Amino acid sequence: MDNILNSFGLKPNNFQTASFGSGLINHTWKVSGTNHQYILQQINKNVFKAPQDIANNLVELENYLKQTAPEYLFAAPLPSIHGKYLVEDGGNYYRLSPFIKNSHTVDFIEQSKQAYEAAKQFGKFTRLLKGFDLKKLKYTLPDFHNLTLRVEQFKTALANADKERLKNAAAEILQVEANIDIARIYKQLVNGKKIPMRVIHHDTKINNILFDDNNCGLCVIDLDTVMPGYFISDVGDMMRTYLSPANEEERDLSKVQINDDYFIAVYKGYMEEMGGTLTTAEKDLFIYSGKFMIYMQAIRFLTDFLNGDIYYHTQYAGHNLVRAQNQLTLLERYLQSENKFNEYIKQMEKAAFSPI
Ligand code: ADP
Ligand code: GN1
Ligand code: MG
Repeated sequence: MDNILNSFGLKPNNFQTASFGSGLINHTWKVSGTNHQYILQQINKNVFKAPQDIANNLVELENYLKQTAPEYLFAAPLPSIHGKYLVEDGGNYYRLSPFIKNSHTVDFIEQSKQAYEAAKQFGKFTRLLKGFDLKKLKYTLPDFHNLTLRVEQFKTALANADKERLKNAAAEILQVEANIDIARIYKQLVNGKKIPMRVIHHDTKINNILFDDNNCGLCVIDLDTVMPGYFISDVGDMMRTYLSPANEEERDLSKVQINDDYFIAVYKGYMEEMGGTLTTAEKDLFIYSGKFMIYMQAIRFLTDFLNGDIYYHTQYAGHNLVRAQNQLTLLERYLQSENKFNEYIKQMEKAAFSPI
């Protein structure tokens, strides 16, 4: 650790380092000194095969935003003493970012305001980058939200899984198969080129937003997966992580419930930023986006369980299976709420257009 801190110009004796946050992919530490605090991250090299691509993307985005939206708080990493954004140590890559002052993250939603603020932040991010040249972005995780491929990976895992795991996951496997229509719609959408590519965050879960002490959104973080993509990825992951007061870690599935106020908050927050930009075809997919992401995440957790827990950090045996059950429960509740959601959107649109 000392080598790494030195590379960023920090004297190890002046700082304390402690594990931080609840991300499932990278390792994160808070580095605290008397006057300055930082976030240090080790990039998960099993997931991100070309960490330099992430660093390059962030430089491009930062340069663009500095010119077009200088006030915007972009949580970019700091250069090392050699001017590099990634430092290599023992075969791993590390980066350092300023710890945003007076910020905190939440792992689940406790009030509509958090859902509204988070949706607004992610909407603002894509809106501000509307004019950014997509060709400048590298695909840090190719096919990351390609649902067709995720289904293929699930099938491969099914074919290779050990008997015990297959038996334990039998009910969940059936549930995934029963909802395959969600993947069929995705295929049509992509083949028909129905919606445009935009600068998409691809990981809009609630603990990737920094809040201030009043629960106002400060900025988006966890920028590793910023790539060209479809808006359904971002709105969908908001539905997945902002609608239920219980998150994907909850083992008591009766707590996985949809709070309608949180749905309304997501719609308002995102549309206030992106309403003037989204095409009609995109707007028509607003509710589908939730099905798309919840279903994909259920498949990803279940696939990882069948593969022997090789992708996500896990804390106990069967953790990924519980997460998959949780997401499938959420999916079921989401499908039951679809008509209501449609009604809410109609009402909100009507209210927006009616003269005062
Ligand atoms: P992961 O990819 O593992 O989810 P994140 O980039 O989301 O990693 O970081 C993990 C956690 O560290 C976040 O949820 C947040 O609590 C905290 N964090 C990350 N970057 C910052 C920052 N610049 N300022 C304050 N906290 C941060
Ligand atoms: C991972 O890095 P983190 O914890 O924010 C994952 C997301 C999943 C999420 C599920 C690169 O996000 O795609 O939705 O876990 N990130 C990657 O909690 O796979
Ligand atoms: Mg994160």
